[in-house]
Amino acid sequence: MGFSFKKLAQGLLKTKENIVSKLKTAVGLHKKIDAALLDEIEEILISADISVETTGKVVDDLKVRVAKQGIDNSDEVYGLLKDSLTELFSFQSGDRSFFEVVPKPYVIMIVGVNGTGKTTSIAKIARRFMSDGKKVTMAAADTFRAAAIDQLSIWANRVGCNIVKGQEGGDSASVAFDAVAAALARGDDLVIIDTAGRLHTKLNLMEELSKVKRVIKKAMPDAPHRTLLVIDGTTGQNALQQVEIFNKLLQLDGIIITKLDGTAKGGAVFSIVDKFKLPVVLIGIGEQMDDLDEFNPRDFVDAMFA
Ligand SMILES: Nc1nc2c(ncn2[C@@H]2O[C@H](COP(=O)(O)OP(=O)(O)OP(=O)(O)O)[C@@H](O)[C@H]2O)c(=O)[nH]1
Ligand SMILES: [Mg+2]
Repeated sequence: MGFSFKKLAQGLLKTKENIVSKLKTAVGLHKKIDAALLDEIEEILISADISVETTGKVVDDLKVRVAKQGIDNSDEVYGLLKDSLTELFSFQSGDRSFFEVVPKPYVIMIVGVNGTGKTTSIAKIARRFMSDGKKVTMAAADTFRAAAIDQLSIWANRVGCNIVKGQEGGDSASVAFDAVAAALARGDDLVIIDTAGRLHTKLNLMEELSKVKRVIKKAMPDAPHRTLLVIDGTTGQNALQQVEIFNKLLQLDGIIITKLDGTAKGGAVFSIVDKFKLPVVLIGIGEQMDDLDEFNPRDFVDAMFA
């Protein structure tokens, strides 16, 4: 379940170096946990792209912990800060693995703005399910570009799963419908629907996603079982707007955050969960097939401070 600690720490190295080196300097300068140190911690968190609002909450929680535990030696601030950051995820129950799916077929719809890592994440997810012995159908509902259909077909071939595709410029909702119907007929365990990247500000394109969701229900009334937004971890604060708009339209079930290996500002993860109380289900820390895995808050925070 989830990445090994070593792999995760390596993947989050840039963010870790950013936060931890600054924290070390601050702790070195202030022997006690006082107002000045807390102010510096606040600045450090904001510089790692944790929103001002979320940072405020974390620092308030940290103050309570400091007072309650009667700690004033600044060396001990790391452990308390890790607890305060982990606390942001307390709403997110980790009792069921992402990879345990019922019913059959379990339909996952993947959405997000352009280039966030939707298609490659689908390949990684499909491969994982296939290695667990599940039968997977991919739906090439990104009909905007022929290249997008080809890209998904190549991945389906490589991981050895089924794919349902339509014509370039065709109706993406009908491709998604056909995929669910085919999976039902074949008895496949999963359908993973790829959709075209789109700007969250383009209303007509966003509306098309609602249609995909509505039309799937005609094939299987409780589908999609999960609608997941893929966020590029290097995006910064704009990610919050993306989550807000996609969530309003599609009632998201969770978030996949990719490319955390490529940023020193992985703190956006904290702002997103704090603001929307949406679970982060998977994170991506590289381009290899095993670089996407389940998100575990405690491991994530530990690796970030390792
Ligand atoms: N470094 C790194 N690169 C990633 C990660 N996830 C995806 N990528 C890369 O991001 C690029 C875009 O990935 P795609 O999966 O094609 O993105 P998409 O969201 O399907 O793009 P559109 O369909 O054009 O909207 C590819 O080069 C991926 O290899 C990650 O976790 N880390
Ligand atoms: Mg794509």
